[in-house]
Amino acid sequence: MAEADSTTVEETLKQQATETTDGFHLVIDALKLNDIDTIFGLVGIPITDLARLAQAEGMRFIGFRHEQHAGNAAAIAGFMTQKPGICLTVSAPGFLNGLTALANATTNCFPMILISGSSEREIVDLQQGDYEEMDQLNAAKPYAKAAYRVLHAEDIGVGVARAIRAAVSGRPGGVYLDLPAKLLAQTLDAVKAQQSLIKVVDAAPRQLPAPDSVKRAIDVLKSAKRPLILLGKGAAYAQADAEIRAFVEQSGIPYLPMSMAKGLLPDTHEQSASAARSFVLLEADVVVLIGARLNWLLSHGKGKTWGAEPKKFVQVDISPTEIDSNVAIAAPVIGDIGSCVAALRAGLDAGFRKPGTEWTGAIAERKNKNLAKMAATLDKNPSPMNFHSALRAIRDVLKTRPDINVVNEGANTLDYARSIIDMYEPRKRFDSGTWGIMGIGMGFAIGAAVTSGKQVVAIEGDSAFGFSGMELETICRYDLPVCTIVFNNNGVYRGTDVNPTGGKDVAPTVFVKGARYDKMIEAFGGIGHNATTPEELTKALLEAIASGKPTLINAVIDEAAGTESGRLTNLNPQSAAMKK
Ligand code: ADP
Ligand code: TPW
Repeated sequence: MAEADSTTVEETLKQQATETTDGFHLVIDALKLNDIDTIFGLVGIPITDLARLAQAEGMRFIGFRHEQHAGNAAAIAGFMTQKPGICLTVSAPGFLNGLTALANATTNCFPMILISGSSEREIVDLQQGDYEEMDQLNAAKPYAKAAYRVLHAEDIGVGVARAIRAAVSGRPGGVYLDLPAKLLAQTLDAVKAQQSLIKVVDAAPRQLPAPDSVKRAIDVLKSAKRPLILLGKGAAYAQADAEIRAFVEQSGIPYLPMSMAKGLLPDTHEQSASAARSFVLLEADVVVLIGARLNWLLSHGKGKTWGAEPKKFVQVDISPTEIDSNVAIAAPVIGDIGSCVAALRAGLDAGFRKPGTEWTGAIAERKNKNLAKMAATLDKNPSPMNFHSALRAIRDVLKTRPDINVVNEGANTLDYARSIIDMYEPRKRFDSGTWGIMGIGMGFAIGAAVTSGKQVVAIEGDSAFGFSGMELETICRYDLPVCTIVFNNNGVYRGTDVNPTGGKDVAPTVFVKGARYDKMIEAFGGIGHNATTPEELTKALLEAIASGKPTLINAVIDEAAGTESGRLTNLNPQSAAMKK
């Protein structure tokens, strides 16, 4: 106090005026000002001090073993929270490792910001061979929703604000922010610096649909005899859960969730048509797409899957250019999903009739038939375990814990888990998404565990797991409640291929037989289990969840179970010669 007392006001003002800050501090200040509290990344020149400072300033820095997984963690955090997840990398190779995740985020409409340190423009542009030299900004542009570079420390506030807005407004996506090393070291007056920061107001403004577009959509709905609602991950992202549920229930229209929209309404909901998926896609006459694109995952809205009769589509989306991307859309409703669905619900007036029992009854009949068939398959107990018996065990445990986050990748492992594991709560299922990408497993698991603070169960094909397996160390280092279950069938898809030449090399799809993935996590202090029966799997999973510790269960699956490429066998461009 004595010291403060002896300081005159003038001296304090003078001191403040001469105080300086630098680019490092400003980046952290700008992120914190915008309520960003976590950075996923991997350190090195020039961003090690940025990571240190973030931690010193009270942010969480989660360090990874490879940037792709840090990027995936950031992307899934963005999907879960509607705040852009942040991934921090070094230049050139670190940036490129992160770029896969950025591109995947953009493809899936997840908001994230990849921040990379970079070499100096002067050297890069003259290609003079700097340390980790690369024109990162231009490399990022085709794969990002937006890309920015900041050259002056006083523009850091603007750069971060623009990156946040670009990531979350309209259709969300990945944004690249390029921070040259020199920028981070630039100093500037502390007061001016603080004044240069921007707290973003209303980063993702609501976008109300035009009333005439709503009316058009309602008219189409009124004309429907066999309507269907298709919920996509955009609907899950929008966090309009109550509104969507009310619309579904009030309209009485059966619905299908895309994989990451599962749980938006509980999969056990009586209007869910999941168990009659092929039937409803074929038979529906009007389809209401809510935050779902008619891409390959929906057979582009045409062909055998959809039947000969042309459908009428209502499409609710924030992106006007999505409309008519594959087939004609009779009634586009452009806006944010919360506002659009609320408007549609309000439009369900006296003139609207719930679908008749002819339609709902036919669906119920199909569902019951298919569910009975599936139950019989699931009840079998083959030895060795197959995908179905292992998933039955997992399903029964997860049924008791609807709060658990599920990560899922692989081919057969993905296809079967998606249909067998019911979800009960929104934004709890994270998977290979729009690209069908392998390698999201541990990154998504870490992102989900860090963001929610809750248990994650990652159901992984053995090949899929391999892409991010080293992040087990990250999971153990941060003591995250992640239980990874590796469906180990000795190879990509299956483990039974043979080298037709009889040579020493194994076939392209085959791995080391009988590998013990559970031993990998033990190397880092985690808990490993080997499960050869559904009973062992149940016991191991219950223990893992009860402990909340990093765990890996090596689930031994029949190497002859499953099919090549899971359900996508038809997409393999096999040559006539190979088919022989
Ligand atoms: P899925 O793979 O589950 O079918 P997609 O990723 O193909 O889902 O589609 C998501 C769609 O949701 C995208 O077209 C995107 O523009 C849209 N979307 C994302 N967020 C919102 C939102 N808040 N409001 C409206 N549409 C949204
Ligand atoms: C980045 C191609 C699709 S599915 C898959 C690969 C390699 C693995 C399937 O084997 P797995 O699953 O995981 O053992 P299962 O359940 O059938 O036993 N590289 C990337 N993404 C993709 N999609 C591939 C390759 C692929």
